Amino acid sequence: MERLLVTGGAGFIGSNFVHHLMEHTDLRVTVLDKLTYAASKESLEGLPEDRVQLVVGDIAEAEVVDPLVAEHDAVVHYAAESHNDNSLHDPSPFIKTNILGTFTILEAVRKHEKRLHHVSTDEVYGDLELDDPKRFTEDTPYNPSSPYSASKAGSDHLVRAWVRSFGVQATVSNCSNNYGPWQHIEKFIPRQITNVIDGIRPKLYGSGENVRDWIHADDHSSAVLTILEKGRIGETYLIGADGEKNNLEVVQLILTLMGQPADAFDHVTDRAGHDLRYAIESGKLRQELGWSPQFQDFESGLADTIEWYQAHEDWWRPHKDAVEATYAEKGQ
Ligand code: NAD
Ligand code: TDX
Repeated sequence: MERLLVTGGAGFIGSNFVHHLMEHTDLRVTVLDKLTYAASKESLEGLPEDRVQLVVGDIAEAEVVDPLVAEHDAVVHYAAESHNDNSLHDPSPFIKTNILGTFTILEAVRKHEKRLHHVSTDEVYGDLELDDPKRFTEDTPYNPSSPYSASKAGSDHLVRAWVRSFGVQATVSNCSNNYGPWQHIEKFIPRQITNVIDGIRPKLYGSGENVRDWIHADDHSSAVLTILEKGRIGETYLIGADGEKNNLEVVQLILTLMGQPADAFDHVTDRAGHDLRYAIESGKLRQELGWSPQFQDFESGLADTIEWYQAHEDWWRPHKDAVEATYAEKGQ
């Protein structure tokens, strides 16, 4: 494998993966990204120009995707509409990008007989009770709740069907909630960090008892590369780092790390259909492929992330007012 096509490589996790490839492989990379509101070209700055190129285009357009897939050895597919709250406001781009876009990629890798890794989410499994002793595994039935997670579930089903019906050489991964640098400030952790920087009280949906299973984006990247290199074709691997925390704990930790009283937050209108708990059992990936996460300490990873947002105000500042105005309209 010499040339990799990375869709969505100008987004939060895709750009992290491109940096990871530069450090840990000799691969040359083409990023295919539509540069939606969620993308940032800055996240790709400083990478070697002879190894990384950016093509601006839509994964749902076959005339863009087909020739690019033809000239690469494999595709790692991150591009998606990714924010649950946006999917509740307008599901249509989620259907177009996440389902039709994945279909377009699949048709191209089928035609040109190329390896595909499809990046998905644990949200396809629905949610767990707080006291459920079981966590999600590769055998958990699909049960998505939101337009976002249903569109990702749809994309996973397409990949599985193309493997079985057409012999496409694909793997799938379903990862838990990522945190780290370059995450859009519409998302929970960066929203609260930038709120505190701005003297705005963090906004907790509902009671804050909802649990997310946090993993650093660097660990997600190392897991995807491991699956690309060693994963068995046709298999699904769950990616997680045993990082369960409820939202209340996370907000209190952010406030404390930023020198504020732990109760200086507001409860706001809950998300419609809000999933209660996600939790990943990643034993298959660890035992079969020998992967393990490097960020075991959420508090220190979060402290680093806070420092990163403090140091990169020029990156997020232009978007802050509009993001908060959109939330304010919904009472959030
Ligand atoms: P993001 O929203 O930060 O980035 C998505 C990228 O895809 C952006 O650069 C955007 O411009 C691009 N894109 C969107 N529509 C496109 C289109 N039609 N054609 C080409 N490019 C397009 O998302 P993220 O958080 O980095 O998530 C990346 C992937 O990882 C998604 O597939 C998501 O479902 C999955 N995932 C995310 C998380 C998480 O916690 N953020 C967890 C598990 C899985
Ligand atoms: O202001 C907020 N207050 C709040 O309490 C926001 C933005 C969110 N929340 C809650 C909702 C969730 O319980 O925090 C939790 C995390 O919210 P998000 O950052 O929106 O993430 P989530 O909905 O869990 O989905 C994320 O993880 C799985 C990614 O956005 C998805 O792309 C990924 O598939």
